[in-house]
Amino acid sequence: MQNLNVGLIGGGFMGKAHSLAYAAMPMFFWPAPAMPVRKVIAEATDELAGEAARRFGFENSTSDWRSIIDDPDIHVVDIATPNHLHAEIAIAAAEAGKHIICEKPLARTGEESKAMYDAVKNTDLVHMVAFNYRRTPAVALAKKYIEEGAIGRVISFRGTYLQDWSADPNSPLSWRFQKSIAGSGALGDIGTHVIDMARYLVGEFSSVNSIMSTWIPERPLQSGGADKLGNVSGGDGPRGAVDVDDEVLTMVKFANGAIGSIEATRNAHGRNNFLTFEIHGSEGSIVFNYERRDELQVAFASDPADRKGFRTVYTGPATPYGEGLWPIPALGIGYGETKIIEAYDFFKAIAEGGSVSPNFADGYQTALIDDAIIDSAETGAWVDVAKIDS
Ligand code: NAI
Ligand code: SOE
Repeated sequence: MQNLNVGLIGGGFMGKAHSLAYAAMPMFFWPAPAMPVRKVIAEATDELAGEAARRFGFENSTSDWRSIIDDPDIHVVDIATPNHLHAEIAIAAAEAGKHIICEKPLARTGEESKAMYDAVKNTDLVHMVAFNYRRTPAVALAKKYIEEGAIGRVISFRGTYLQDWSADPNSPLSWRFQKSIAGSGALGDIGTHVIDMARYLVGEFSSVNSIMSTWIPERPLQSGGADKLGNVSGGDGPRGAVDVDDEVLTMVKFANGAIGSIEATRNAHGRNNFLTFEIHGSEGSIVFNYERRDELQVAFASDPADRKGFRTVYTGPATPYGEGLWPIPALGIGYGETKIIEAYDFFKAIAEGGSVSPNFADGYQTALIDDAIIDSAETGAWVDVAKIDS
């Protein structure tokens, strides 16, 4: 079992989640495909980096992420910074021959995502974009049912990602509300998770027709720092313009003939991490709600008439990733487990010399879908989704 040295860049919310996953992955999946070694963590300043190293169990710290790229002892570069840094770091890491896991969205635009994909596509490097929700065991179970034909031909997909952390107009103008850093708003931040689910479970998008709105056009200024996700007030000081979307709705035509809809907002009072989908097939239906992530609701057309209706399957040892997780169904899958499973699949691909998905090709295709949604929202027309040149 090889040790693989990780250089993690960004010690905020995702720095915490990825550090937890590296520590815990071998505890869950044993024998582990490889042992992640928390070698060095980069943050914006020396002080933040030192604190992050102590907190998250890294041997070393730096305020210069380029020193991680230049370090021949680093095998894996993990990008957990705000979105504007993803492309520059990933391209440098690929040129230095490092395996890369990059947080979602892959980058701010399709063009930036293409540059990242071009940097890895003719290499043997393992590259992954961290759409972790498809690794919720119940979502992997939905995929299994669909592949086995349990619900027949998929005809429709309804997906939502509704949160309320940005509904307060006094929550600050963090990096997530700035196009120059984030690329887009609810679309890139959470809509992409639903797009990833839809591509995973249904297939490629053919065209979209979309609406986007910005409900809170200005917010109290915040200079730098981690995004506190609505958990602090920006106060009464000067305000700056929000130049990204707060909400996006889109209709979808899939290449295989299925149809669907996707909604994303961070301004839905009462919704927390309401990431859901309902899929209808010719022989049954599947429903998932991340807020009840141990459960998958399924209904089958073949059930006797007096037993028809949704039943609840709880994920556990008999369902995907059950060999590494908790030994009794419904003991509880958490956000951390999705990241632990993600780390397991990523390190397995490196150890076995294979590949993993979603990878940079998936991240780039998702970015092209985002571009088409933005284009459609501006013109009001149906827009064909460009296909990546693989
Ligand atoms: P955050 O705001 O909590 O943390 C970002 C950290 O990056 C901050 O601590 C900041 O100081 C640091 N940073 C900024 N510039 C840096 C530099 N030059 N060098 C090193 N560190 C630097 O942001 P969060 O929520 O952790 O988001 C990071 C990325 O992860 C984003 O791309 C976001 O979209 C994605 N994300 C993904 C989630 C998922 O479920 N897969 C959940 C949350 C975020
Ligand atoms: C904020 O909307 C956020 O942290 C997103 O950035 C993540 O991708 C999502 O998983 C949780 O919410």
